[in-house]
Amino acid sequence: MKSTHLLGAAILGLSFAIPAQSVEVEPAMSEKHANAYTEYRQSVFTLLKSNIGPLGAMAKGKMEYDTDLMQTNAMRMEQLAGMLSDYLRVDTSNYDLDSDAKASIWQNFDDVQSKITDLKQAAANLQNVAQSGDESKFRQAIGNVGSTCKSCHDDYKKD
Ligand code: ASC
Repeated sequence: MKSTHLLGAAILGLSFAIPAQSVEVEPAMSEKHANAYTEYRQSVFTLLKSNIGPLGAMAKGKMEYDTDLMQTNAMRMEQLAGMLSDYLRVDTSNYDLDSDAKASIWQNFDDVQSKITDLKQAAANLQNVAQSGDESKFRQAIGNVGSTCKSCHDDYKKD
């Protein structure tokens, strides 16, 4: 192996070994700040929902499998998941807002971030599975993305 390849392999190895940078919780500074962040947070979840909707319909057989759409939506979900920490880190629990977020999000933020990482990985995996074209794996890969949504909702979303 050429030394440049070895260096590349070493960098790649490192990037997998180092966990995602931990993001600190910050209390909202005012009601205006809390309102703004609640809106941003909900916007990201709305977009996640709009992207998983068709994927769920495919997994349930209500829509034909479309691997291009699977790749596109899974890529979007991976990117949206990458924004979640930044929009979730502002603790709005001291304000009486129209929100389904449980205050425990901000008391367990390391766990929340680990669930976000699970979503990112499941969305990345779905892109690979869609690209492979192996239809026998589509349903499971979509289901795995949905499970990461559910896992966080079970703990941190009000009923
Ligand atoms: C969806 C959706 C979720 C997840 C979850 C999976 O389609 O909107 O939140 O899947 O229900 O169990």
